[in-house]
Amino acid sequence: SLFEYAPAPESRAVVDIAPSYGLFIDGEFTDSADGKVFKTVSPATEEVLSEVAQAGEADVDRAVKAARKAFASWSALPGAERAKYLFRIARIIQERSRELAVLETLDNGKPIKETRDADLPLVAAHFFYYAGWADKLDHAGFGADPAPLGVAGQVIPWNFPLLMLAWKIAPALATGNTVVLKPAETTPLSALFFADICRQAGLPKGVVNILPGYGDAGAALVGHPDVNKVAFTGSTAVGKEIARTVAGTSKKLTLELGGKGANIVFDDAPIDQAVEGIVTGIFFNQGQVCCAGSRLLVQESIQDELLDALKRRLSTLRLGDPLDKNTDIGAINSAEQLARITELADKGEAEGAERWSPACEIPSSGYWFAPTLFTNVTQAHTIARDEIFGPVLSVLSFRTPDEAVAKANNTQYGLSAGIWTEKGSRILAVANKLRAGVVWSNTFNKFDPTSPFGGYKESGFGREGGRHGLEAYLDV
Ligand code: TXE
Repeated sequence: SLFEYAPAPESRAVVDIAPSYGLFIDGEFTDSADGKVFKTVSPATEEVLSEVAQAGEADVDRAVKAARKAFASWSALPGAERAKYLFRIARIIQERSRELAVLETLDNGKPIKETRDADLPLVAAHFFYYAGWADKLDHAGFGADPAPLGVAGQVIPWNFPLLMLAWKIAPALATGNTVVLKPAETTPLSALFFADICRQAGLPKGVVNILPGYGDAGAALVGHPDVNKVAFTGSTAVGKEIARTVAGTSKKLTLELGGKGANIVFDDAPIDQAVEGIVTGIFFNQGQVCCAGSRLLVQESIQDELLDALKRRLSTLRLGDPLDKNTDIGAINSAEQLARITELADKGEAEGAERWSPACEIPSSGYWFAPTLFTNVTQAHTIARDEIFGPVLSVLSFRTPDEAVAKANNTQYGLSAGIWTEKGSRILAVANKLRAGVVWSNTFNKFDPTSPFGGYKESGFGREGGRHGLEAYLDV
């Protein structure tokens, strides 16, 4: 290599992980009713991090009862009082952000660079943002005194454990709802640390309840008769199952599901900038991002030039220890997810697409997948249609803007897209024709608590973030 590489590991010692954790119900950590526990491991090393109580139906019932009881006084608090708690939580998150970033990196496998510079600042920002709304709901455009719904049952995935928690809990509390949240089975720890932060902030008992567990606990929560609002982020298959459960009840529902985002690069795009956006689009969080730019649509006349530049850039990415501050590509979250990615990538090859990865050393333990590029991909290929949720980019080409739009929209999903061009008029014209909840131009994967996020088509419905995110938690 051109320079000596000196690893710069973040200290693991900044976080104190207990050997075991309970469920968080009514302000206390408790065992599950049936005593069941499960282990959470570091995907980078397969080391057991902790043993966590596993919620079952009886625990869901207990947590919903606690949330129902707390709802009476929480919803009656003046908004300015609820805001104080949310501001306090936001500040504690900032104060403990190094600890939380290391924890999230250990439990999830994503690079510390991302948890430190993206996840944690955004988590705090969401609590600050919604704290600011709590006493201004009369001015949110939903009429005077919009009413909270009651108990919110929230089920979140493992790709942004703490950020998905913030997206769900911050608007729910700001609007006067109480919460029972189930984190994903592979990443329960940051939600349990958040429970501790709620105690530290003096949040009244029962306002937030955290139930680590598996899909059965999620299903019990979603189906509980005393839950008024269901919010889910996860796979499209489970999202549809939840929609069936909720159908015929009076529960409100928001679903944030899969995606197959297109990153469209026109021939006048600033190539170096586009390459960075493509890399961020598909390799941020190892591509385990619902709005990942997993399809690259490149204008035919610049395809060779762009792919050369992209391959050169991919050859500089560092894969390895997620706690190393120089690491770009961390571990895949679980053995199951790695198997899913491997199967789809193999299918891409079997169906005739051309596979390329930069030379990179894969650690001997843990779950890893090298950055992978597929060229000669057609719309008929499985890797052009199915969500891979891994560091795998499928490259397709186009000649005209209309063809780019048609190909970008040729998917069951509709979550994200990116446009790379110097022409402002083209950005507007193309963005208006894309069936995607978010369209970035000359950037990708940019998030902000002020802007609503959500999908079209099978990517789900409802919006999280921004003023629109309040509506999901209010009767208007
Ligand atoms: O998701 P699941 P998985 C996509 C991505 C990934 C695939 C599978 O393509 O490869 O889904 O991932 C809980 N009722 N996304 O299996 O199963 C579960 O315990 C209620 C995209 O991890 O949907 C976890 O807390 N809850 C996505 C959460 O649902 C249930 C993020 C998500 O798990 C349940 C994650 C049930 N019947 C995966 N079954 C995105 N939109 O960002 C499971 N759960």
